[in-house]
Amino acid sequence: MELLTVVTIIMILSGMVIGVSSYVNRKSAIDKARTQMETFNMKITEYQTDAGFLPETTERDIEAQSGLIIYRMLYCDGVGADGIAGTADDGALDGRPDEGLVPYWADLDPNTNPRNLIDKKGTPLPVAVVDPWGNAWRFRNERGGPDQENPDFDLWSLGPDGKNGTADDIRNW
Ligand SMILES: [Ca+2]
Ligand SMILES: [Ca+2]
Ligand SMILES: [Ca+2]
Repeated sequence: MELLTVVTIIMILSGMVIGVSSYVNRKSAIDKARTQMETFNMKITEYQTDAGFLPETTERDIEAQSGLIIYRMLYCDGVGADGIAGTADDGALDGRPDEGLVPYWADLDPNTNPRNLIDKKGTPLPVAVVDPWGNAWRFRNERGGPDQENPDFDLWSLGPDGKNGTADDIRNW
């Protein structure tokens, strides 16, 4: 009987340890996502100042393209000599900044990927910038359309649940 009590207590305690460590992991991932968001926010604003505008997105782009749009802007890959994504001179998306350009955030280097910000999804080329849960960061610029929250751009992570539009989303508004 005593042994059973001891075993029960050990089980309860180890359960608590697991609970606490998963709470700590979750909290540290959320903190990391917030820091990433602040950095992206700042770098996208720098890009906007230099380029004079930001890429526009449609509702469909947001899910399928956001992570790549952010990568192209901030790593200057596939934007051409003018440094602006979506113009006629756009260069090759090849995992390297286009000719003569200095990336806004060097940590987005898809070849070394020092902060695990890049997902290649099994391809040789970068596909998306991702949050700590591996989901693409979302970017919205609909020129002040009804879904847009900020006057310039919206940026958000789907948060720990990986679902869009839920309470745990990490947003710049
Ligand atoms: Ca261009
Ligand atoms: Ca390039
Ligand atoms: Ca969510």
